[in-house]
Amino acid sequence: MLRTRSRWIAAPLAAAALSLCYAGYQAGAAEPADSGKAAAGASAPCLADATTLLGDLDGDGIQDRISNPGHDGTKMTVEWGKKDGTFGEKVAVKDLLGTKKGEEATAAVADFDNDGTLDLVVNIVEPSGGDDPSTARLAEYRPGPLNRADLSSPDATHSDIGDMGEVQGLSVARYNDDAYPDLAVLNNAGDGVTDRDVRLSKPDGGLAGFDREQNNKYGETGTWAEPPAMPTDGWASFYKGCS
Ligand SMILES: [Ca+2]
Ligand SMILES: [Ca+2]
Repeated sequence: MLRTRSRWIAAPLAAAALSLCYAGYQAGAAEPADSGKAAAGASAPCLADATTLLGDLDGDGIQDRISNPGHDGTKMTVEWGKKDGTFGEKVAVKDLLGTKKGEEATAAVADFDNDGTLDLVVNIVEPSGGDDPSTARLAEYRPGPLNRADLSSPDATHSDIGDMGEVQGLSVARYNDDAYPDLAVLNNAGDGVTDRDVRLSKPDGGLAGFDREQNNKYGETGTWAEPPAMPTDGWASFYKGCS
């Protein structure tokens, strides 16, 4: 009995020791060879301030600066990071996405599948201007890394966030207590109704579709005049301040 037990104890200990060695090896391997912060994959996303995230969006190993004034994804900009630690000019996400005249673009950035790479959710819609909302021309979940020319991803999938109304805002949220960022969607549902819908992330990647139970739990209904509040602490719940 004793022998059997000690074997069962010894095995996890050995495994733990091995993973410690491996972690040490990885840490050593990640030491920058030629440049400081710009080493490939060296820096996890961090918050420069409440509406500014530093993280690698295009997968070149250099942190980019993503600004999200108002937290609602309607005025998001990107400044691509350079090797020397500076940033390029500020570009509007709506322009990178190819938004046409009359259309509204909304975006949310986070590592939704928690694989260390920032991902993007986008919605483009031309608002109807009337009681009946139009639906999205394009609504996608785009796992990073993203193409810096147009923020495309080879693994993009359709998202149903724009299927049931006009998306007016997207915010990162933490609705359940897992490590995967969730999404709040401010949605013009028509006839004077504005909803805050929710989409939870799936542990195996991507965002789940509309789920009535989760929506009843975390969502809210309001009016055009008094829309539901959107979360503003999504990034802060997942990312620490940059030191
Ligand atoms: Ca980058
Ligand atoms: Ca990711």
